[in-house]
Amino acid sequence: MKEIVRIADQLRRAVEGDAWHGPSLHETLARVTAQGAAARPISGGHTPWEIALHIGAWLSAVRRRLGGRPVELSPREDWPPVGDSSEAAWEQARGGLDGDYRQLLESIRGLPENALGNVVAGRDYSTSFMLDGVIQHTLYHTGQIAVLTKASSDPRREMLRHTLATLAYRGGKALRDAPTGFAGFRAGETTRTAGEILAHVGDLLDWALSIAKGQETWREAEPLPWERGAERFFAALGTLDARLASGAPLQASAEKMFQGPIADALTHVGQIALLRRLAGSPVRGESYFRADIALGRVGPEQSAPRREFD
Ligand code: NI
Repeated sequence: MKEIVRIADQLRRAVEGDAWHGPSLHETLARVTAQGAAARPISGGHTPWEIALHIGAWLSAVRRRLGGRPVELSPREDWPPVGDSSEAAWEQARGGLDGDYRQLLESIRGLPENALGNVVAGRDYSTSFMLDGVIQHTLYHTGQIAVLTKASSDPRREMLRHTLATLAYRGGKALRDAPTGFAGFRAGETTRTAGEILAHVGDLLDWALSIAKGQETWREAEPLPWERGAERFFAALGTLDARLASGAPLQASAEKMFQGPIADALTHVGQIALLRRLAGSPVRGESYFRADIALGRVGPEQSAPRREFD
């Protein structure tokens, strides 16, 4: 096999597969969502997204060097910043990386065999050394992406986030369209008002966040007017969910987070629903199994019920 062909084959195996060592770059990236790509499980370390852009930057730089230009990358070109972290942007980033790879592969295939011994423009090493190097570099960083992705995608954590989305959906239903004065409504002389229960739910979510951060604190906030209490509820859910999605280490087990604050909050949302019925403004029953509850949807905007009943 000609050396050029062998090098091109090595690059293709590293990026597209089959690679001797396991998942290629493409296979590794295909398993990473935008959220996973943007997660930073090691504080101060790079995200999978940043690493993917970095791999592409070097595939491109090497191609331009093959063209005879002494290319140097500025720090910003070496590690391009990630802007928008939507799924669409992630798809675009992977497309760009694939384009850099295909252009380099084409350039390598177009090289004459005797070009491999040439000294690279602006460098003191040969073209074959540089091409081996860029393949090694791609694989080195592909392995990092695989490990980082494993560290940040924890099914237990995703299950916990689904419980937050469930709490947002059920809570949204119990809080919406409450009658005037409902915040002061109570079932009996010695029980909490609806507004006090809602404030307590907010406290539970703040507590959960403090546990997640490893700085457990419990604070009791004053009840707010109903609408503002609802805003606090969704804001706290949003902050907690973002923390769980960030890949930052969770300082307590997902199970304990659920059995304490989250299960408490779900129970209290049930009490608010009961008070709504007692106050003559019942929340309609629904098949929550069929409800459209989605990971990350923890704000006041929730989807319409699919099957309600009275
Ligand atoms: Ni690198």
